[in-house]
Amino acid sequence: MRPGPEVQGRDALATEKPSPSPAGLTMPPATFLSYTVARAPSDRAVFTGCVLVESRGNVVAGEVMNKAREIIHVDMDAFYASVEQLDHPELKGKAVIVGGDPRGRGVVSAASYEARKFGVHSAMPTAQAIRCCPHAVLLPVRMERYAEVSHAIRAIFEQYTPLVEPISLDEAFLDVTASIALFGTAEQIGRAIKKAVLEQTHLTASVGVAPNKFLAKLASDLNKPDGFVIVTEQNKQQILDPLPVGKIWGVGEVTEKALQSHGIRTIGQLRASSLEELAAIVGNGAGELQKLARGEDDREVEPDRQCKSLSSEQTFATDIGDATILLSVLLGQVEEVAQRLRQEKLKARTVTLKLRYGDFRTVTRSDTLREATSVTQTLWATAERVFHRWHARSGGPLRLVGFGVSGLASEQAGQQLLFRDPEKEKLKRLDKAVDEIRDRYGNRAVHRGG
Ligand code: TTP
Ligand code: MG
Ligand code: MG
Repeated sequence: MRPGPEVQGRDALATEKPSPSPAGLTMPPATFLSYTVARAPSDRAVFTGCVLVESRGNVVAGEVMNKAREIIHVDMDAFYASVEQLDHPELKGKAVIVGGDPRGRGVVSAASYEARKFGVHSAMPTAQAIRCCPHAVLLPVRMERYAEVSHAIRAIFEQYTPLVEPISLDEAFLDVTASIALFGTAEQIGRAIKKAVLEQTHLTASVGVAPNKFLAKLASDLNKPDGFVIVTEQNKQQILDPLPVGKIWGVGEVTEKALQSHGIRTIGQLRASSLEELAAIVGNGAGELQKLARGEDDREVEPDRQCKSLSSEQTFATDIGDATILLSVLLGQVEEVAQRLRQEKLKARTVTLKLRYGDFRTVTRSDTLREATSVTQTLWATAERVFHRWHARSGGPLRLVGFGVSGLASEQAGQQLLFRDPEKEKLKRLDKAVDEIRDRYGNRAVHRGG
């Protein structure tokens, strides 16, 4: 299908949008029920998208068509060092180095901006760093703690788009093209994310907003720390041209030196050079490099499947304590999530129930399967078991029930081809038949007996 004219769904959506918060932004959704994007293969990254979101109990749906991509890149400032300053408040505003032992061959992992003034930077031998900045406090790397903070920021990103590509513990790309129909402009989303990160982690992030990954990453780095830079099609050349060629993602020291020796120091000079001249210096990569110099990049944001989860949840008008009703809601959710797993050619190992009481106290109860699956019957049996365990121990009237799966893997991963399990094959055939009926006649067309 060819992309249609600019957004018929967006207008429809405008009336359904939850009312804006005082900051002029809509609230982040509770769950993304579905969010699919299909792109037309073109340089300008035109794409067709569809968003269906449950936000505070309301289902809102939107469609975005024929829009240029909107990408956000978030990178935490002096990440490991900032986390240490957070956990040791007496180190705030001081020179802090996180790294290995200076007596061995330890190197600097991160340096606070106070230490950087003295020339300390990542990957420098710790011994040398201490010589540059003798008053700095040196601390060892605490990976688990940084991973914990990393989790928290990722959870914030995922409230705005499921298209999150983590690059490392402290940074990620977000494709927010379709999210704009729900939360305001890419700039507003970027600012909301920056604010949420500060409020929830007490750490600063630098944010770049741009039409592609290359420009977004460049933008987040331009005004560090605590930066917020927007690069557009209009201002990109003006921003790029004066920058040294080394700012291009992928241009390492060797390439930079080679370019410099031919008088190409800035991105502007790179853009102006002829393809032949450039090919003589860098070989095959010349065309790609020139595209980047013009601020063009059509790489997609690739969400990390392993970290992804799928879920469905429902808020009730009045609290429900009846286990039979709760189980029937849960069954519907299991069927929906399982079908989506199969649609996305995924299987899951961990099953989680989310249970919210009338007073908003929320608990989650999980179980991990021995083997990942997308078979409804297996997921349902697990969900039911987890539910009964919760019900026997605590129970109580609920205002919300949710079902989610995580620990995702692709359908083919670890598949045993030699020993087929006939019982499992039968269940898979049943799922396929049910999926076909639901596809054709809607989700309500067929339900299993619980
Ligand atoms: P970066 O984002 O590159 O650096 P940073 O967050 O310390 O500083 P800023 O982004 O403000 O410039 O890397 C993130 C973390 O990754 C960093 O805090 C520590 C770790 N790291 C290393 O362990 N070794 C390295 O060589 C680099 C560059 C980073
Ligand atoms: Mg960083
Ligand atoms: Mg980083």
